[in-house]
Amino acid sequence: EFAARYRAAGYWRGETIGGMLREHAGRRPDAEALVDPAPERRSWTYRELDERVDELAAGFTARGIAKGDRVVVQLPNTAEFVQVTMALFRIGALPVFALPAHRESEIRYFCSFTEAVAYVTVDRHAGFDHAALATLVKDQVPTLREVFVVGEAGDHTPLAEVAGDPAGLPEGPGPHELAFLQLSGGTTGVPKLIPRTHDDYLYSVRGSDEICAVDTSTRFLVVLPAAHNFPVSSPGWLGVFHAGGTVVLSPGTDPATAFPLVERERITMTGLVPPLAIVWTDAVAATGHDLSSLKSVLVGGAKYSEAAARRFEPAFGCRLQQVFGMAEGLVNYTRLDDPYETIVATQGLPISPDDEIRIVDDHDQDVPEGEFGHLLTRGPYTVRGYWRAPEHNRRSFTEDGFYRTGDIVRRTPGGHLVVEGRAKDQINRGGEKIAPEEVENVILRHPSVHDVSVVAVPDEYLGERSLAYVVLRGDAEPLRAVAVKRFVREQGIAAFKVPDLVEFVDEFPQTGVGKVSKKGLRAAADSAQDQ
Ligand code: AMP
Ligand code: DBH
Repeated sequence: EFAARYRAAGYWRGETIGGMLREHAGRRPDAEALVDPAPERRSWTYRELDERVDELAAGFTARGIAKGDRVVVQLPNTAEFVQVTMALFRIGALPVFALPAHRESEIRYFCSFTEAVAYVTVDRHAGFDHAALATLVKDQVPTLREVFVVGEAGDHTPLAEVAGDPAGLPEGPGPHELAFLQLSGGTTGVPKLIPRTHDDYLYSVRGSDEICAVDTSTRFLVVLPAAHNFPVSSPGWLGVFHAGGTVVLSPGTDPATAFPLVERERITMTGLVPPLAIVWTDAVAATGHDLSSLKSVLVGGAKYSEAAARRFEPAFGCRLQQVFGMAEGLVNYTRLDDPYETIVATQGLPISPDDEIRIVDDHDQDVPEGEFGHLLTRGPYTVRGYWRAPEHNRRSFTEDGFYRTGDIVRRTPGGHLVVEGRAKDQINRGGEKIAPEEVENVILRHPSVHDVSVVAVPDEYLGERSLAYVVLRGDAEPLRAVAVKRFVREQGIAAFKVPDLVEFVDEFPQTGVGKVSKKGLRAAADSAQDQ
């Protein structure tokens, strides 16, 4: 019923991501599509990119990767990331978007939970041996038949050797079929996976292009990890390909890496999380680099404080667009022509007139207009459930299909949303989401730990940091905070999930039902910060 409506409204147009690239290759073959500046500049026109994607798609097919198969992709911001992902889209295999920061615990989980047939990674990145990790995971996950490695592959298959004859490519996916599994920041012990279709995702991308004025002249710098939903699609590298512009991949996020690239590549647009936007704003005054090609910068992923937002445009002399989005779907943007006060003080309006927004109290009753409450949403590019998670879906979606975002928002008279807080048990560490339960489970493996509760504490720079309250066993030797952090790191999880702070306590505040009161702990953490 909804699908018919979304098709009739022209939102779902029967396009696929692979087909979209092919179309540009036909229409604008010589336009520059992709630039990978490091270690030396390489670039691809639309025709060249399309050819490499076909060749890779055929190579994957020859190695038995087929439509519907899951493939865990963990690559830094390099051309290979874009090429591999597009090749998988083309054959209808589903990329599972891991982040470079993920370690054994996350990668093993993604591979085993999705029954992945392949894992694509890089030999080494940021001092970490991913090829060795791949060996470990391959031994543990029986479905994992293939590991493709960019660089020194060791026992694995070098990605550079993956090529086949595109003439033999099987028919690709239909537009209504799944395109990939995106990661949710999550609130539970293990991350949830988000199934997105070609049709629904391309609608959000097309809508984003219109709102952000992306066109053939756009030169977009991908600064954040390219697999994150924000730089993929808001409007991100897919949005730029959809409009026929140029994507430039930044190997780093710091001004020392990015500013020279902005100057040299005449970058017109980029997307940043708030802490980075703050660092960049501070660095502009002193930079010798010419950033005048920038027309707009998107900032989102976590709340951008109004004070920080006010400093943006005077420093950069270009437009700020706030974006409040989620990999589950709904994306809100401030509009380029919004009044300045709206741009600095709100997190924007939904992409689609058919994005349904409800703001409700604890009993799912709509709150009076203008008051804050829980944000529920349903619409043409918001999922109706996580992948293979029926239990969790009963909690995260209403019976009529609204997604419970876990965000506390209010709506201004103009219809813009302002994010006021969060009801879900999650830490938003400068745009990187941490599920406390996942970290708590890791800390509980320590033999000296009796109980633990991980909470968010306010942080001027990151917005939030993580604090682990640890209760030791009665008979345990005293532990130091650094030992807890080291233990967590040694368990093989992403570094951003290692608690920033560790405090040892005798007991947690208890609620009526005798469970740990996270609310009470957060209040205690807030007042601890105030002292
Ligand atoms: P995820 O579901 O992991 O994709 O994370 C999406 C979540 O990030 C949202 O539900 C919000 O909690 C948070 N978020 C994203 N953008 C913003 C923003 N501009 N302001 C405040 N929170 C944001
Ligand atoms: O935080 C997010 O997940 C996010 C932020 C901005 C997102 O998914 C998006 C835009 O599409």
